[in-house]
Amino acid sequence: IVRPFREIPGLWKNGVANLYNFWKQDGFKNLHRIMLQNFNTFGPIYREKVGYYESVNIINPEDAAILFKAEGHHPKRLKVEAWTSYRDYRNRKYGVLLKNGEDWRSNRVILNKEVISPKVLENFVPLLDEVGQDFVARVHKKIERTGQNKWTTDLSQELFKYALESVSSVLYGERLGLMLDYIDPEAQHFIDCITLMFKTTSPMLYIPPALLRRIGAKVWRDHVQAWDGIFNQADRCIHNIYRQLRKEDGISKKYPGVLASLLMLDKLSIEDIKASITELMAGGVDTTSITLLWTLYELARHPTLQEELRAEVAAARAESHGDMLEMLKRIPLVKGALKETLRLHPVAVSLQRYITQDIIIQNYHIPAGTLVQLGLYAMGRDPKVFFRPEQYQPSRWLRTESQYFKSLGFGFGPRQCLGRRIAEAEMQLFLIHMLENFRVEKQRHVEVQSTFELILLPEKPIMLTLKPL
Ligand code: HEM
Ligand code: 2DC
Repeated sequence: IVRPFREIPGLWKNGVANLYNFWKQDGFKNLHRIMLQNFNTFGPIYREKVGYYESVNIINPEDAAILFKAEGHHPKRLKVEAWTSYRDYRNRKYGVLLKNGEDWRSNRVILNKEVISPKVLENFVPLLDEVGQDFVARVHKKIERTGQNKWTTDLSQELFKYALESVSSVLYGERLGLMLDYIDPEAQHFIDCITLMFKTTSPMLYIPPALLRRIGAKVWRDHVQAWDGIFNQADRCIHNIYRQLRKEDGISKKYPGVLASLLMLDKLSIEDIKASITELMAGGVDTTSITLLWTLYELARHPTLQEELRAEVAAARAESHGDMLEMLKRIPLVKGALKETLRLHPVAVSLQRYITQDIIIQNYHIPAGTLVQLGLYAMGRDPKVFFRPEQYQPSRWLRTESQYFKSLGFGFGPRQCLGRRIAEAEMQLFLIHMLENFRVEKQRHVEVQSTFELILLPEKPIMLTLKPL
């Protein structure tokens, strides 16, 4: 009684017509809402074709479990052709983000040890803690300058700098100096290039970049410029460390950063290292900063919850006697808040895999090779999955209620987010320092929605007021 693939509901017969409708609904910016709507129309599974992009979409945690069991040993996500086309066009190597198969696995295994294994946390935390302290000092200064004992602002640019400073300090073992008054214009340019790179990627999910390139389309040209800016800045940082490493031969006891560790380990080619370090540097800016912005926004909307978190942080501080690694083990509610933020405001609208074996989901047969997408944004807001999904409730992650395949903001399995440990530590330390220093408030009655620019972003500036405690 298993039903065949062709009976899965949805619009998958005419990709061009669907692309036209998608475009009419301003789909390039509304992908998350369109997915939600499709689940409402078709139920928990639907098949779709927009432009040349074809997929089966699912929403339930139990179905996600089936999907990830069929991901194989070399899990493969949707190929973002804009990104691979740029690399091919400029003759640059793919890093771990874009590699596949055995090449991906062998690189990933080595990177895992230096970037995501639990033992590296003790190296990262002191570096990230220092950046967090500097951020707070910077905000205090800004508040003083207003002369009003508070600072009302759109924090996104400040958070981009915090995130870039954080990820760079871990990758290079060195500070860029972005928490200072005068910042390197090259670093600001790098930040702007990442935003432009994401923004220009989304239309190219549906229209082949090769075609856009042939007709000299502006999106393609902008995209190339954005990646050029990203690679130039990363190349500068990488060369800097490489030169230093060749000069000094005495091995110091200080942790030298991910890049120097990889170079000394000598297990990956320099070109492979450069490619993945560039991806880590570029992947480490908008993702954590926007998640922190959403978290501050939610804490501003929930003052009582904000006080609860502050109390948890104060108790953790007292119990850990200045040991930050210990402190990070004592803040379950802060961790719950970050999960809750990613539930309601995920960076990635969906997770995807090309399945390597036939599976059955919702009683439909899905053949091996199909691109299956889990609608992460839709799942986070589904009342069948989360009790009262509209409510921001970090404590739901502390209860015993089943969390089976529900906390998927960083993806799952061997292909999950490589920056996850960095991101988590960086965000937890940020919240610790902010809660210890400031009260966050916002104007009432201002609801902010998301817009899709490859990652989900706030659709308008989020204005927050910071007051010293
Ligand atoms: C992949 C989310 C921060 C680097 C991913 C994926 C997701 C994700 C959903 C795809 C995982 C999958 O397919 O299962 C996030 C979120 C972040 C974050 C929510 C912060 C809140 C970062 C940071 C870095 C980073 C800080 C770099 C330091 C990467 C890389 C991949 C990846 C390199 C590709 C890994 C691979 O293909 O093997 N991220 N990310 N991410 N992320 Fe992140
Ligand atoms: C976007 O339909 C929507 O972590 C598409 O740090 C499917 C899709 C494929 C890959 C996803 C992408 C979505 C969102 C952004 C992700 C990306 C994989 C990695 C990337 C989730 C869901 C991200 C932001 C990386 C980016 C690193 C890069 C800048 C070097």
